[in-house]
Amino acid sequence: MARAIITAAILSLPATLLTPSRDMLAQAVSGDTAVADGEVIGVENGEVRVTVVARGLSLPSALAFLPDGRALLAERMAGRLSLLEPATGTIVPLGGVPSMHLAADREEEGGLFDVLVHPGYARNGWIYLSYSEGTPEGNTTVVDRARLQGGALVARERLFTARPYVRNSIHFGGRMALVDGYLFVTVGERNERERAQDLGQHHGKIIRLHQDGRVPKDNPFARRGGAMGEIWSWGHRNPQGLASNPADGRLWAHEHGPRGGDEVNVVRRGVNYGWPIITYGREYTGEPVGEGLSEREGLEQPVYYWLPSIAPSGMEFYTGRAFPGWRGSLLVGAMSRGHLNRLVVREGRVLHEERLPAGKRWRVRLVRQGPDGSVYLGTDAGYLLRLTPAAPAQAVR
Ligand SMILES: [Ca+2]
Repeated sequence: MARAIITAAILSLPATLLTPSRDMLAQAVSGDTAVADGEVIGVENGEVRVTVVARGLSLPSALAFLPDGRALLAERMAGRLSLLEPATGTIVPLGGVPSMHLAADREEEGGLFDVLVHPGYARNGWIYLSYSEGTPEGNTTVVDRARLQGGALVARERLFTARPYVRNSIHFGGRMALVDGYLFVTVGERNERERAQDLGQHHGKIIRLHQDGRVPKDNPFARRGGAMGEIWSWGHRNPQGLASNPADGRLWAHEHGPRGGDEVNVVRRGVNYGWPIITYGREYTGEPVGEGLSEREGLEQPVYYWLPSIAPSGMEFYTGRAFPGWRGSLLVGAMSRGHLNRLVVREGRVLHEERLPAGKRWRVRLVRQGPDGSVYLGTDAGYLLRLTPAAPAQAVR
């Protein structure tokens, strides 16, 4: 694969020049996905400045910061993993990245899904990546870990392979979270929905492993014959967001519904989240799904759902200082409605939803908090954006 070095836009204008001009705003509004560098947007309780860090990316899907302030940037469509200098926007692709089952077009969903830097990276050097492996005839979601050395991944080892391999190229899931020494991985049901209710396979499940890939003995199905020991929860459709709340340790996930019924779930051990038996969505034809049920005994209700769908991707609990009013909020990217979704949560419930900014068509796929509390977004038009308070003295409260 060609690995061209991309030099991205460098923003070095003094803040006084960053007030958006009428032209910049017109550009942002006229193109459905264009973003005006330096634009200031109003949010519920303040103003946010939008900086274009990089553009021309190939479906930016994940960002993970290293202790030195640089970040690993994943581009799903190209299967590319790069080192990003956030201050300059310089992007240098890494060597040693595994070959992947890439999407043939925008209708397919294969490629590089997620990248994590281990919280103990300074000590152990581990980087985790999830991607699709295989061929059009047989492919699946996999997780590797590797170390970074001289601009390349080295010592790469396989931690998880979702079984069985499947002959289509959508609904891979592929989000990861490292929580207290455990690795959680979302796996989509590959658009073959009955897989989500079959404990004999990994599709349509959330997986829990030790951080080195071993199966924990206390997983709910570790000792049940015929069931996959890696399964932590089941009955999921296509989860592309996963994050643990640092305030209380709860693990949250979201997943795509069919037509409507995107869900937010608090993920617990051994629980069946119901797809495709219960859903708040419908078939794309408008027909009910299955028996048209939205609840049934023994199947868990979502803590929140979207009707119509927002197509959620990426998820982060905000803990930074830059936006005090967002602290504790769950940030969710939204692709179909084109915005960043902010959910105010408490005790495992959603109390309030803000969609910001209104009126944009950004198709946000990636959400990540930066070390300084700024918020990075990746959009399907190929932008990597940084959100900062419009005026430092008037941080959003
Ligand atoms: Ca559900």
